[in-house]
Amino acid sequence: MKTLLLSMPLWADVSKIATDDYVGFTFFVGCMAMMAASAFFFLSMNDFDKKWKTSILVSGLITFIAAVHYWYMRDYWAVVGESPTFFRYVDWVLTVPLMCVEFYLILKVAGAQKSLMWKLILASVVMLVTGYFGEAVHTTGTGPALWGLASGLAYFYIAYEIWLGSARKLAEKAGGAVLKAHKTLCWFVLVGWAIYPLGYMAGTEGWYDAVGTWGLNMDVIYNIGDAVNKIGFGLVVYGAAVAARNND
Ligand SMILES: *C/C=C(C)/C=C/C=C(C)/C=C/C1=C(C)CCCC1(C)C
Repeated sequence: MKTLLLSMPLWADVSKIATDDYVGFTFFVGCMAMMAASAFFFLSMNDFDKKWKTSILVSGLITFIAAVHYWYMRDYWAVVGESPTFFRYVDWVLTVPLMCVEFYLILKVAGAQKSLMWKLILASVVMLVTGYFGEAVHTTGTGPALWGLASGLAYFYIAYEIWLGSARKLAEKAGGAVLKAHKTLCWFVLVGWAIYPLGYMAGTEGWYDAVGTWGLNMDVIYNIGDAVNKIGFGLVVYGAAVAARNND
């Protein structure tokens, strides 16, 4: 299967997306949306001074990395017809730490230390590696529930740190556009990121099997989550940069 993917033509059978193939459809639209968002962030970053330019560059990198992975996931789904778990988690393990970097970058004006960034990055990697174990390695019995729980704890740690921990104090110190953006990004993590455990529960076996009977599909949920979180997150940063520029 791996060799098949590496030698796969770029024009794999996307024309075969059926009208009721919501997974294929959301991979396709998601890919397009990530590409468009990347173009937007890359082309507008030079309108801002150095500090905000880096933040918007990172927003663009997040959506660009996702666009490339969506390109592959769209093909994988079209050709193999299975959930592209591997590409999904490679995408996340690159983009979610970059979202942690984003928190650090906007709080730097208030004196954020690199240690805050590394704490968040480490917690995000733990959250994703444990999630991968539950989804791809220990997929039966209590495996997914236990690994999902471990992942959830790392997720709560991130939410705690940005909502109530040192990151919050820094945001308050910075005030203005930074505080406003930080608060909105916190809501993204609390509500937007909570979409993912729902997808996990729909797609893995466990005490929560009822979720799988609600007609929800794991990949559709993940695809919606990614569009909301990656593009939305980037737009919040962009909005903060515009607000900061207009106040100067
Ligand atoms: C751009 C991609 C993003 C923002 C991905 C975020 C992913 C999560 C917040 C995943 C969290 C999970 C849990 C909290 C428990 C179950 C396993 C995961 C990995 C789906």
